[in-house]
Amino acid sequence: VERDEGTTAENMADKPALYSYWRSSSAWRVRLALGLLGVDYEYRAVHLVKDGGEQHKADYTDKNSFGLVPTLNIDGLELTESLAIFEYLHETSKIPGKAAAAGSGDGSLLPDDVAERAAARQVASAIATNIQPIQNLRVLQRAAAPGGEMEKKVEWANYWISSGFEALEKLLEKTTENGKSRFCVGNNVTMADCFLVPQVYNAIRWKVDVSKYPLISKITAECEALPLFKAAHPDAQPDAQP
Ligand SMILES: N[C@@H](CCC(=O)N[C@@H](CS)C(=O)NCC(=O)O)C(=O)O
Repeated sequence: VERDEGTTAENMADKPALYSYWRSSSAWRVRLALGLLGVDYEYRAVHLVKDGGEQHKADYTDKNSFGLVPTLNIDGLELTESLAIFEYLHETSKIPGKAAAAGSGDGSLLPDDVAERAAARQVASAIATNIQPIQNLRVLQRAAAPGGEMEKKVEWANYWISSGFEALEKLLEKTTENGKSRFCVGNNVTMADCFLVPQVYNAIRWKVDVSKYPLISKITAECEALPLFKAAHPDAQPDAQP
C-alpha cells in the first residue's frame, strides 16, 4: 500500500476528505460512519449526472479507478469501497487515542460480540453486494434503460430491490431475533444500519412499497429519528438539489 506522506495541501490539511454525491447511497454509508465515530471531514462533491458524470473524469478516476463514489482520503491513504472503508475506520478507531483525536469517538461501527459482528457484516454485505450494485446508476443507464426511459428504470430497480428486500427481511428476522432488538443487530446503531437506511431511500425512490417489510420499516424509522441520520441525509449535504 502506498501511503502518501508528501506535503501536498491535501495531506497538510490533516482533515479527512470524502468524495461524495448527495444522493449516493454508498457515500451516505460513509457519511454515517464518520458521523458515528465523530470524525470531522471535508465534503468534496462529485456530480454523478452533470456533463455525463464527473465520476468518469480522469482527475477522479485517478483516485477511484471504477469511477464510483465514495473515495475517502484519510491518514495519507486514498480509500475506496465502502465496506473496506468501514473496516479501516473500525480498526483505526480502536487504536487508543485515535478516535478521540479525530472527534468524539463515542460510537462504534461494529458490536463487541463476535457473533453480532458477523451479523452486522452480513447485513451490510448483503446490501452492498446483492442489492445496490444491480440498481446502480450505470446499470440503469446501460442495462435497464439504454434509451433513458424512466419507466424501464423504475421497473428494473423496483424488481431487484423488492426481491432483495424479501431476503433481507428474512435475514433481519434472524439478526433481530424476530424484532426484539431496536436496530439491525442489538440496541446500538452499527454498520448494518448505516447500509440499510440509504438503501431504503433508494427503494422509495424506485417506488418499492417498503411497508411490506415490517422490520426494514421499523429499524429505518428508529434510525431516521436520530440526529446522526438527519445530518447524513442527502438533503442535508452541500451539493443537495431541490
Ligand atoms: N462497491 C462500491 C459501490 C459504489 C457505487 O456504486 N457508487 C455509486 C453511487 S451509490 C456511483 O458512484 N455510481 C456512479 C455510476 O454508476 O456511474 C462501494 O461500496 O463503495
